[in-house]
Amino acid sequence: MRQDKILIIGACGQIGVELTLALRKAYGNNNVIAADIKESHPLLKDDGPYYQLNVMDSDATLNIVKKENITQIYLLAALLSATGEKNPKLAWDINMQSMLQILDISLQEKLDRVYWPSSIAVFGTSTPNEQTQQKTIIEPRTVYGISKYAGELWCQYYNQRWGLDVRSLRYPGLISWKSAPGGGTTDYAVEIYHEALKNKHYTCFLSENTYLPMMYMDDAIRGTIELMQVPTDKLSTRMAYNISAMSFSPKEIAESIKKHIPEFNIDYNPDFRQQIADSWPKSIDDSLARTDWIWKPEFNLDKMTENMLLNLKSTI
Ligand code: AKB
Repeated sequence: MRQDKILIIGACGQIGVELTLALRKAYGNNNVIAADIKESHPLLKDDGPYYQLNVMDSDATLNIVKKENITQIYLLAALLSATGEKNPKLAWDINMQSMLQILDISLQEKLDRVYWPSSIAVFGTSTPNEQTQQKTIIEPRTVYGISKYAGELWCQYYNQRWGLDVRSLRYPGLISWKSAPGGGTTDYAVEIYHEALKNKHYTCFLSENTYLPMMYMDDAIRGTIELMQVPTDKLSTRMAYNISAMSFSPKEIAESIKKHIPEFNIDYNPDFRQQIADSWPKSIDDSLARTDWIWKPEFNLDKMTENMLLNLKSTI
């Protein structure tokens, strides 16, 4: 077995920061190379190797892979659902081109494993929206969702045709305190905690009873690493796995926050993101992940709220 050397592209993003920190803990700081278009991130500064990299620059990426003897890539750079709807062609170009370039580099350099995230955005209004199954009607309504579904098919294609070991998860909305989300429809569920602590008030861009699948970042990071470490023969799909932890509405997260900050109040002013949220499932059936690689979340809404508020308070 050769030494694992991991490259994380998009390391300064919401998932990237925490994944980099967790992988460095597991594999050693010098074996996890962080890269992002940003100059740096305060939590990654002086913590291990870092490259400023534009994911669209395939030559620069290849140089890093060769120079650092990379064996695994996690590609996290992407435009999310709300940003994507503002500039659909750009979202398509960035999301697809970067992915295909990474898959090609991974094949060419004979990498052991690749991780690429998918999303609940692959599902659309025609999908049954309660306990949405792994295999179901898939007609995404956003360009982000289209790029994620196309990407899943590419992952499967590279695996079936050339044997590339590429793995993927359909993330629900992710809630984190160390790093901020950017440009997603589920971002309200992070903003609300910041505003509750700062102003005791939040105006939500989704309506009060909009249920969406959500997950605390600790669970998402653990699930991602578990999927990447599981032996190949345990995986029964090369499309992305459904994973789930909880499902709640803006009204319910506000109630959970009020248990700690009784003065907190919320009002609602839905914008264009409401339509995106309405096209997504309310809850997800993740039984395939639970069976294949024994996935199990640890955080529910109240446990997450307690943890978020405690940690955010220490940063203010
Ligand atoms: C978004 O809201 O676009 C993302 C996602 C669910 O993939 N958080």
